[in-house]
Amino acid sequence: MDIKKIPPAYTPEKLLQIAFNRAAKEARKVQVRNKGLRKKRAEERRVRESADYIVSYLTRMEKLGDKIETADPFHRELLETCIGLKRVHSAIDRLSWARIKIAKLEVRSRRNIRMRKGDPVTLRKDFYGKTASILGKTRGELNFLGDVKLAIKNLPTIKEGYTVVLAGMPNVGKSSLLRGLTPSTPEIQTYPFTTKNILLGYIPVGPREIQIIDTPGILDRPLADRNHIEKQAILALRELADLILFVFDPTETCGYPMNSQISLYREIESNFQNVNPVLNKSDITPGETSEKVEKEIGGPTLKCSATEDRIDEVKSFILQSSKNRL
Ligand SMILES: Nc1nc2c(ncn2[C@@H]2O[C@H](COP(=O)(O)OP(=O)(O)OP(=O)(O)O)[C@@H](O)[C@H]2O)c(=O)[nH]1
Ligand SMILES: [Mg+2]
Repeated sequence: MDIKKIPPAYTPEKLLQIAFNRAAKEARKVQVRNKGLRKKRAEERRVRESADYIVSYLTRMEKLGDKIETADPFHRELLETCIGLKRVHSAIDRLSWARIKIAKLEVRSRRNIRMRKGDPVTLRKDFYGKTASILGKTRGELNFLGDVKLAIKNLPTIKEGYTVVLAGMPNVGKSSLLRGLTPSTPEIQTYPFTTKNILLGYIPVGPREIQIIDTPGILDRPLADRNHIEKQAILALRELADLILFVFDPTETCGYPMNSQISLYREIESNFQNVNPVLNKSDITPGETSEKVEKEIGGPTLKCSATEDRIDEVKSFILQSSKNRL
């Protein structure tokens, strides 16, 4: 579903103003010779047109629910983490409640006008007043769903296809590596409701491309430090990542000692498939340090220097891994 089909967020007053103005305009088009009958028809038209507009607005707003349901798991988890889906659904329920109430009121008001159960103008005003009062009860929800729409609009667009996710503690060189691996400037996308940015870069391979993602704040600290919801967002990366490169800084200039880097690596390795260690900052790493680290990790690693453009080993590994998957 297209997010553009979700209407802009209006306050109840704004929504009523638009609906009533449209209704008044439509009512002026009523052409009946008999004055009394014309008045009746015009007021009935105002009720119908305003109700139609409001009901259709609310229906379209409620579609935010489908938009979330059909989002891919990573996006759904991001939304869950940032706004909480339970709250979204209860706001949508409130809009449905208002929509149904206004639709019923419309049927009753029009019938009353047609059956001459009072002065048509008074009956129509009565409908307007009650509608305003119902909509007033959805003020908080309309406002909140406006924010949700914005969050959905700003979700990072992640393409399908072979995807490499970069993991590792802060400052080890993940973003530098992404920049080095991808020939064009990376796309920068914001997470909803935070100031964090996701970096996306692409390695062209013939007509296809390999996508590389650097998601700060996600795979950069132990799961034990996370609440339940954050864990969900992290685990949703499983659906997305074909290959995870875990970046180490053996020089520890990043500020994190090797033992904490290794324990995060172990954790990610046990929760995800296809996790591969990369030793970055090889330009300033003594040979014996790399060997020691490899021993601790328990196997060979890829070595690179992201800032010195020595990243061929990593690049060929990515190309090799993606070979039968593109
Ligand atoms: N000498 C050297 N410095 C590097 C290398 N790669 C990255 N750096 C430096 O390490 C610092 C951190 O690099 P970033 O690429 O920002 O690291 P990051 O992992 O993306 O950090 P966060 O986004 O905070 O998680 C920067 O000052 C880089 O210049 C490298 O291969 N060699
Ligand atoms: Mg970074």
